[in-house]
Amino acid sequence: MGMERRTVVKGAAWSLPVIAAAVAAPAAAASDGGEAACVPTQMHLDWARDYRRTGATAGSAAVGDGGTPIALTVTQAGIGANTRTGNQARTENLNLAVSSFAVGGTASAGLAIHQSPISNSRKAGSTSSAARIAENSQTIRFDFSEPVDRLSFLITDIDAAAYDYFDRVVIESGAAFTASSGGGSIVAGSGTTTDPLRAGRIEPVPETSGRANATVSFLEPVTSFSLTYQNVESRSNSRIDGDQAIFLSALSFTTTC
Ligand SMILES: [Ca+2]
Ligand SMILES: [Ca+2]
Repeated sequence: MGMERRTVVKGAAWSLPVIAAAVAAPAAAASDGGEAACVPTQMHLDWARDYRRTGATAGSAAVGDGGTPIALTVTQAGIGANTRTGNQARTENLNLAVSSFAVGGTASAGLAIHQSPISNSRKAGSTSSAARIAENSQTIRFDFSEPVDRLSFLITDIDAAAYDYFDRVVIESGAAFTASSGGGSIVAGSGTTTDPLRAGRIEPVPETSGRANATVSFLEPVTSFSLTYQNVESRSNSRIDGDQAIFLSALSFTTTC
């Protein structure tokens, strides 16, 4: 309950400055001789509406009104030696595809990161060496065409299933951010290299559920960030396809001046 209350307060703190800026800007424009003032515009990147996948390792999006849309490129920046995109049976590959369902208890589709081990004998556990864990991971890079402010989104479906997968996510960026779970979420961690976002217990959570969500909020303008998606379930079972997935919710941000 404590976490839930804190999340609600944090959400309010985020929304208030946007309103304040929008109200203050016209007054500033009027007082400085009528020069056009830049008012940050609230943007909403909806994956189903704004994004096109070009393949299992890349896609791009554009959002904004005619004049100066903000572009986002999504690229696989690296993949471990024991990891492939899609599932182990090679019958489905949703990597960097838009989900066909609303993710994480939200009303919108998400961007899927979908991968699996090449060899079950080379899977990594949570206490494996960093090198072995890197073999069982994929890094996705997100690059905006210009800095955006107040970037916030959810990473959903950070869960774990025995003998199958154990999701962990590391966020890296030159810009400061916070990442934390909300009330009722099984997710632990803060998204850093030493404290990745991860399933707080072994429990497969439905992809449409909000119970395996983390909220990522950038604290300053950001041009690029990356997500490294790891599997730290070392066990396997020949009857189980050891694939794993997480999803990014719609992105919320403002333009910068
Ligand atoms: Ca998952
Ligand atoms: Ca699986």
